[in-house]
Amino acid sequence: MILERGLRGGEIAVLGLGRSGVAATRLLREGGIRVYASDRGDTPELARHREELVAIGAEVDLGQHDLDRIGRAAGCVVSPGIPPGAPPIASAHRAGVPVVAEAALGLEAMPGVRYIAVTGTNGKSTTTALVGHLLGHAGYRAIAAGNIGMPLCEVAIAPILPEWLAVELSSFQLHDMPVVGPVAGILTNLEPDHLDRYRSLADYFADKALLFRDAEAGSLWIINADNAPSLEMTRNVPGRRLLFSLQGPADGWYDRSRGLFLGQEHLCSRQDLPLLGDHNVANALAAALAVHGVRVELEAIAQGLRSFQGLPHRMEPVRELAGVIWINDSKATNLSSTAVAVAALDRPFVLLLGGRHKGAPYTVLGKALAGRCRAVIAYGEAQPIIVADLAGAGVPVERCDSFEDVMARARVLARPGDAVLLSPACSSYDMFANYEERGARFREVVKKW
Ligand code: UMA
Ligand code: ADP
Repeated sequence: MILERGLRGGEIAVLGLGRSGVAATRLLREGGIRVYASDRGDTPELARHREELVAIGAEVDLGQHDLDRIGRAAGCVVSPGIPPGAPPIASAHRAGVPVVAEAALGLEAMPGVRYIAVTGTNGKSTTTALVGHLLGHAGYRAIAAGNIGMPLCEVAIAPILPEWLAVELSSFQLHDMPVVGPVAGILTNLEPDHLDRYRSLADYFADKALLFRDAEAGSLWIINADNAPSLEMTRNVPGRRLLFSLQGPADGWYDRSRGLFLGQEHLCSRQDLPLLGDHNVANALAAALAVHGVRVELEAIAQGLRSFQGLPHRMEPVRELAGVIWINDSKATNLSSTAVAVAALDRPFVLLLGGRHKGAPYTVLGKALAGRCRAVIAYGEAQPIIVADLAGAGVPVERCDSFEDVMARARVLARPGDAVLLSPACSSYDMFANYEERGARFREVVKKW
């Protein structure tokens, strides 16, 4: 509906000029639509984006949003990183300008492309990548896009459209999606997160629930049977609900001795799935159920699972050095993801915990660490909170300041047979540009030793 408004001659305001905003502006300009794009930042990288977008006919402001102009726009496309209460979004709402997520614009521009949507607190990217991989393995032209990194508008302007999309949708994106119509939708799990952006857990879950806003009798939903909030949220959602479980028989389930099953049918053995941790079995079951639901054969799914390489920064073994395995799980940016990473280890470990605090207490890790974790090294803005929350948990907690000190101290503390796990339970923005940079620094330091 934003495209239509633009094509009728109205100016579209694009907010934020990261990957989403740049892709949205390019898509709109390809349709000859007038665009006013703005970003409150003004960095050399943004200046490069401005140059590229001005060259294709967009008007671009850096360092400010012209609120009056946004209020006069025919529609507004927002980047997910801009909070809903931010002045430019508030200005659009006040003036009655429709506001949509970049992902919504991208999907609007590809009406014929079928998609499987994935949301949830943790495991979204891995599950999305698995869905894309399994569809590709089954012979379809498939792309994994959305919050996983490739904006949907970027897919929409490529010369050849895919037959299928695996679309990762964050709660930030779902917040501004007027239509959500996947052929199948996966909810991986619901846990506390993003309490630095949402007023309450209920508000965060309410955005996740928007995955089901257009559910109908023909919909297909893949839901985590081991996660009470997911079951509760989807109890009365129209459509067919398939459940996956690590605890007992379900539509997709795991038998520790025999492997992964879809219903009565054996899918593959645990060894066939080259990913660490039970949480990745859950991700594989969810992806398998979704693609099986759109008629991919069991044998093709099993083969696809065998050849899936995990994503970087998720339980990524970097190097074994003096008997110590160094694991990069930089993408673990909340407590529940760190908890599953810790649970996946079968050896003593030093845990690197810290970064920008996201609001939930670290006390929940206490039990899983006691008796198993050699030491926690706390760093970043969250350091004092981590130290206070884990006092009395029965695990030594040390403080370090620079990331290099964190790494050097971990090297001293770890003994042969241990792991060092970077699974920070925090966002990276206090010390790094993003979680990728944090993980890359970890890798770089370990590799040069
Ligand atoms: N900005 C303004 N005005 C404001 C606030 C911010 O102009 O009031 C600007 C910033 O200066 C910045 C731009 O907005 O230049 C950033 O937009 P963005 O953060 O949305 O960045 P993108 O590069 O567009 O990346 C987004 C997603 N980022 C977020 O949701 C925070 C990426 O997910 C996603 O991969 C990408 O779109 C493509 O779809 C990242 C993420 O961390 C990986 N997601 C969160 C998560 O997984 O937990 C939800
Ligand atoms: P997301 O895109 O939701 O952040 P990822 O697949 O990128 O999910 O994984 C992020 C982190 O979450 C991983 O580093 C891992 O520690 C953890 N994780 C992955 N899958 C799951 C899951 N199914 N349940 C809980 N935690 C998970």
